[in-house]
Amino acid sequence: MQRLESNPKKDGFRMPGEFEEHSSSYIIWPERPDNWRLGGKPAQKVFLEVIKTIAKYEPVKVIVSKNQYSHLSGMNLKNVQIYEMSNDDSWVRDCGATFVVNGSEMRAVDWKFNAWGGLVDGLYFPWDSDDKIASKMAEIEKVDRYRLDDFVLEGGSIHCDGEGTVIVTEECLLSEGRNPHLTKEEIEKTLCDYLGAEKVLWVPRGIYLDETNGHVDNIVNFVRPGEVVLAWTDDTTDPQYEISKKAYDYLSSETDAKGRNIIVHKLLLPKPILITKEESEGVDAVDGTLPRNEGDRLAASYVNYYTINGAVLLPVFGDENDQNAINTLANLYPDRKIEPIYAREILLGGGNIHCITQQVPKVK
Ligand code: KQY
Repeated sequence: MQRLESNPKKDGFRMPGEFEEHSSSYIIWPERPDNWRLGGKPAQKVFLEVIKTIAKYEPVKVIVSKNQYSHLSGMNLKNVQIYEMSNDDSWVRDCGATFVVNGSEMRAVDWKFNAWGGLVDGLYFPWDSDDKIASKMAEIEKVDRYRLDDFVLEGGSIHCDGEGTVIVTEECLLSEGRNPHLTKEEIEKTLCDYLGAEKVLWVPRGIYLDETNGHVDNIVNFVRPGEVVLAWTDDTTDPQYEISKKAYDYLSSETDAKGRNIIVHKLLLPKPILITKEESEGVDAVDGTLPRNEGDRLAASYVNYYTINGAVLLPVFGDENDQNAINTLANLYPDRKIEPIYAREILLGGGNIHCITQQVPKVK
């Protein structure tokens, strides 16, 4: 397929909202022992549950290394296609393609990926296999691709409403390890050009101690255009309180690209979740990979849910606020089934269900 030199906006393409119809979803199978404990075995069980749950609603495409290919293909999963592909880890939201559409055609945006901050504060080294995933996804989908060699971005650092509005965090998009050569205005323009958008909303920070430099997908998500959920705590002594309060004040005072006031729904966070000794000891300590220390607080949030055709996959943690998250989302998504998945093992790897999935929009 072709590499395009123009940009999606010029060509009349836009990134749809995740809540718009999908043709399929991608996932990368986890195995790296310096990120996933016990060689990824506990995480694989949860990834499998995510795969099987999505596959009830839409086709799933699973990317897997040659080491794990036979293990996964031997499972003979229904509505699942398997693709052997080199990879560095399993965060397809971040290293995978962002798909854009016009009325009748789809294309891929292939951002430069540097493992969340490259040599400044990246989470592992090297990341060259991950940086090639988006172009391989474009080949699988048989679509042309816009490649940005000079602009670092992960899919988890943007949320689009499909109607001209993008939400990001300043903490992430202005971080030293991404695009320090660009001004905020230049970053905005690149986002609008490559997502087919008109307006960028800049929430100050993401979830407390989020190792991605505060990806937006852990703190805010679009339910539909003009309406978002925001991760929230009422505990004023928690450092998260000030972060969520600033985001709330900012979003409630802003309008989107269509001039609508934004409705902000608060979604209570689980109580702080810490890494146990056993969990820490299960991860191989490797120079160049972020360590997992006993007692470290994880960036747990229900907002890291994934919206698919007919359902919402919601990470839950065995916390007293799980049921509140289920009820809140059931009210906000009356036409979708809420599918709670106990996702502590994904959280231990540094993200959650949204971070390990990537939608392919349906082209009408
Ligand atoms: O999008 C994410 N939350 C990915 C985090 C990467 C973690 C690598 N250890």
